[in-house]
Amino acid sequence: MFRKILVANRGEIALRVIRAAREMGVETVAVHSTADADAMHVRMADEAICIGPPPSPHSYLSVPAIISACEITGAEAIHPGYGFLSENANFVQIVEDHGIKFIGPSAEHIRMMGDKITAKDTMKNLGVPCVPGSDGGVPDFDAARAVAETTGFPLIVKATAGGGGRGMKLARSAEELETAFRTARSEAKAAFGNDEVYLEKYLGRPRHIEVQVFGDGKGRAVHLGERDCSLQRRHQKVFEEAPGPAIDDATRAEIGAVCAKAVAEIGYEGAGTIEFLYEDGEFYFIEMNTRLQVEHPVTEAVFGVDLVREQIRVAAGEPMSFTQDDLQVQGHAIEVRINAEKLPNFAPSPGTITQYHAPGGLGVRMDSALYDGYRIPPYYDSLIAKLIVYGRDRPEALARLKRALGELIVDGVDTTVPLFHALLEEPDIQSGDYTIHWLEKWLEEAMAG
Ligand code: MV4
Repeated sequence: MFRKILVANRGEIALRVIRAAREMGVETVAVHSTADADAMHVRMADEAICIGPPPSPHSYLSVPAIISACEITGAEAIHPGYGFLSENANFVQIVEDHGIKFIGPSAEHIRMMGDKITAKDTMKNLGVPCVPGSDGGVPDFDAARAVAETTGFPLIVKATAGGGGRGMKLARSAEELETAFRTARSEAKAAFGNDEVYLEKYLGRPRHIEVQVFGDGKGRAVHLGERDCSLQRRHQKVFEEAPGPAIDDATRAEIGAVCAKAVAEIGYEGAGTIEFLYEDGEFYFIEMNTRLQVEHPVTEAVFGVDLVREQIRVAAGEPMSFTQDDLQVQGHAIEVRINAEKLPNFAPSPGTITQYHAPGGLGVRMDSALYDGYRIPPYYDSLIAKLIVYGRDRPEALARLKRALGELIVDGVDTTVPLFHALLEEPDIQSGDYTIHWLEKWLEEAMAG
């Protein structure tokens, strides 16, 4: 096992990694910008080192600063958390070239899944069901027209370098195809320096279902069921749950087995998420994320595992602590993302926390780096806490969420907490009857109404 690891992140995810490492007897090094000198991850780690000024490109995204911090402190491995450098293949390459272990997949796997055409082609060849559309990249408008002949409309044009909702254009009819195609290409060129695009049949009312996978990097892999993350606003998840309200045990076992086999076959290491659109009982692969995700705690709750511990174990060359047969979904978990944002426009609301009280009790987990008097800097993501509740079934989890939200006190800044109180009153949320468009439509109606 590693003696010491460096956590190349901040906020709640840095604490999450420090906690797992401490339970394993692994020492931790926190890195921080000058804006984060008083941050909780700096206090909680065994050591801390300043890596630069507040803007992320000069600190949390600075490869030389992070490599130097490793060399100065003698850290043997880097956990990237999510965001920042977590899916940067070039960073992983440099880390490994310095004899430091990256806690996560290989540069090759990150690169493969970062290019959405290569990711889809790979998954298709591994037997994962994909959205019908073009076979790879579409070089020109004539080729796009030919794809439309067989696939039909509506179609969506996606950038291979995009993902997470960036670089997509909808074409409802043949008339809209040329504009969608050319706009997608030029926007992709400007945003990513890569104008390669592909076409997919547009699914009108799917759910976003993502399967958690985990590999040992030596050809063994498991799945840990799915999360339903359909409740999103502008491609930002707001509310996530496991298991998915629309997924039964047989469906989970079937799609899970396909995903586990696929990642085993490529020798994938660590945690990964295979994203699907799910409509009319069918799964359609869209993307794979090669990192630990924000919403991983709902999976941990229903499977009773510590995913970060497993990441550190396999990175150190140890076997996973479970096999597929050990993994059974039990109960129900829901996560809500509490952001320092002002409703109704979700405008960032940085500032000083004048009073903080975290909820507790049975089935309640609060992942947050907040404390009384903490000053939320304006430079970073607005996520300030994740409230995760667990119940024996979905109604129990919902009741517990309402109870826990009622206990929570975050004063001094605006937060998204009122949104969750309102959501919990909605019959569709209570019954689990929602698609990827539900939240935006509901917010629109709430604004109008
Ligand atoms: C789609 C789609 C409909 N049909 N692809 C948006 C984010 C990126 N991961 C994929 N996205 C979508 N791809 C096809 N073929 C609709 C979306 C989409 C979406 C997906 C998941 C969650 C929320 C969404 C909101 C708008 C559009």
